[in-house]
Amino acid sequence: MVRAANPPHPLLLVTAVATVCAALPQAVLAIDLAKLYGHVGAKRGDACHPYEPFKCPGDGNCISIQYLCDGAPDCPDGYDEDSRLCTAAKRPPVEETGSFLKSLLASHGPNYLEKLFGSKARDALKPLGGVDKVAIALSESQTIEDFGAALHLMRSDLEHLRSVFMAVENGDLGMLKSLGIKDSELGDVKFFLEKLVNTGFLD
Ligand SMILES: [Ca+2]
Repeated sequence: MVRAANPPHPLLLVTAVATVCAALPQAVLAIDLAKLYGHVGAKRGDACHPYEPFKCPGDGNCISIQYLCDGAPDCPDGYDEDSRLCTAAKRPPVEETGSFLKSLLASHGPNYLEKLFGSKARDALKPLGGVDKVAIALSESQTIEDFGAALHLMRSDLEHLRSVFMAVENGDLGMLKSLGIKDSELGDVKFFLEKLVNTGFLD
């Protein structure tokens, strides 16, 4: 899930940790978090205790996961309440979003996501910085406006994307069908877009 070769984006790590925390018993958690936090810590060997696995990036203080996004700053610089971090915590994991986008590209070709994100989304999203960058932007952008700003989308492309989201919000799947989304994929695409809408993407 998180590769050791390149240090992952901090957000990948946080969502990975949150997923691990939700899914695994405490004993397994201890091992995995120690491994994960080896990449974030300034030095090897100063990983946080498994019961306080989140390391504040500023000063290396360790806090418990339950203090993430609880409305009160616990890291000295307030990073545990960072709006991008806390938005991402409500969204599907970045890896899951990335895999979903890649599966659409694999079955429809490298220019398919132009239908959603507009003309800069050709060539497997390379002009936007690649699939992972788009997946991270979808996770940490509080609203569609933030998403457009993060990826420097043109206004017309952003308004098209908004119209797709609004159609889904209104239960209108005809718009997705008209974009060439197959019946077999409609459920997954709808679920994906609804997750974003339900966590404030259109607010
Ligand atoms: Ca907090």
